[in-house]
Amino acid sequence: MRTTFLFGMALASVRMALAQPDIPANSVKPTPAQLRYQQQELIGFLHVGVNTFSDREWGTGNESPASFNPTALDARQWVRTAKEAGMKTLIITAKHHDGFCLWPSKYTEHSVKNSPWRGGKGDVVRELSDACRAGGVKLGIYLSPWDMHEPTYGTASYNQHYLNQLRELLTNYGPVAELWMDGAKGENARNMEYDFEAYRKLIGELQPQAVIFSDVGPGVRWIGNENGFAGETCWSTIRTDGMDIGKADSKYLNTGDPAGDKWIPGECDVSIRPGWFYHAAEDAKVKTPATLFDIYLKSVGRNGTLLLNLPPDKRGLIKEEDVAALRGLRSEIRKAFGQNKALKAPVAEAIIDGGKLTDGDNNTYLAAANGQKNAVMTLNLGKEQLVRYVALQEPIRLGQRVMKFRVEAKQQGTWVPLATGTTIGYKRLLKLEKPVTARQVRVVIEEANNTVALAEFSVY
Ligand code: FUL
Repeated sequence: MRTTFLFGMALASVRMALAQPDIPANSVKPTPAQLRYQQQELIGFLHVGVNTFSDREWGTGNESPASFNPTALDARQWVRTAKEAGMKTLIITAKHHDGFCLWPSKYTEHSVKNSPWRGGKGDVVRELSDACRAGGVKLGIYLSPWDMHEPTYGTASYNQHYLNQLRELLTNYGPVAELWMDGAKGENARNMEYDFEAYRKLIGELQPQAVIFSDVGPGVRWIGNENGFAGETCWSTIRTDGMDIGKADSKYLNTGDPAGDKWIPGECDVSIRPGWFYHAAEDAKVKTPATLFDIYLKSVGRNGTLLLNLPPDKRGLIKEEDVAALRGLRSEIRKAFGQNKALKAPVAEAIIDGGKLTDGDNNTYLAAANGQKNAVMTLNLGKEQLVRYVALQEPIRLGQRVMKFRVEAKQQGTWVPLATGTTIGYKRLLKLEKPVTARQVRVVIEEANNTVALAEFSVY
């Protein structure tokens, strides 16, 4: 009697500890803007400009603005295409390295205002921001610090020029969700330092909710390659000591650092074609849905966001081939992850409040008892189910914790390993080498840097 009572008490207190809504957060964790950023998963990139017409990847700065003449530019088509693919933000090359501005900047003549497009009255950034607002997609801006056209480039006064253009873009087009800052530099600028501090400060003043992308953040970091692949181990934390834009170790950026003292999650950029700009010769080289899906698994499925480039063509439209490939990607994602067989599945251990783990809401979570850095969480799928993929999510608003885990399925009474991994982070997608049929699956968290907490455990 007494034993039962004590056991009951123990169970009750463990249950409370496991279900408690607020375990202490790690000291390194996302800001609300970074959290919103990571929840997007998919972002679109638009490279368009004079290179679209000269058929180059990098311009020279000597292109004539008269060459920019898209015959049917329609930013609503870009937004429609992106939205249909599940993208939440669209980032445009307002200015690429060649210096040609897609908006009528008052600080240069090298822009749409001297092009024949819309009789020189056009503004691509305006059209995109309007279309984004109407379509419920966020706007992002790529403003290349490298400017091959601008006469002050290479001298100290260029920083002021860059700040002036930044101010135009951040005050005239409504909210900007992301600023894309690339570190490329011209040979003629060896004696000039980009004043990144001042750039970041101005962005902070004018659009404090915007996340800043660069090799080293501070909002989001480059993942270290342009294939769209995050490391199999991928921490949202890094150290930035001794690194800066253009001066970062790409391998380090790829995996992040469990000892990182800054939350700067990884963004995986890749183009749907070999190049970033549109080239008719690459129409037959658009990535297939299967390749795009593999990239998705290696970016979104490894705690990254996928920034996928869709370059508008000479008409100013995303090409039919690209639109079809994106639809294919969407359908691959739907085929793989459309039906979560673990939704609302009870967790077998009586002490665990399983609803939080299988409720389809990544804001809620299930935690182990405070201080417990390993845990087993077992799902009962109700009947034998075919399992091809497993998805795990941590409640990253508390920081990133899991360092080592394995997933197992019960087969004829014994637990058989299906997959092993290191980090989970915002989302970890595991494609099983061999699909299995099972009624019970479990995740064994072997090591974590703080109390174990999982937001979602899904099975497909
Ligand atoms: C790079 C640039 O040099 C490429 O042209 C492209 O814009 C890519 C996304 O970033 O640094």
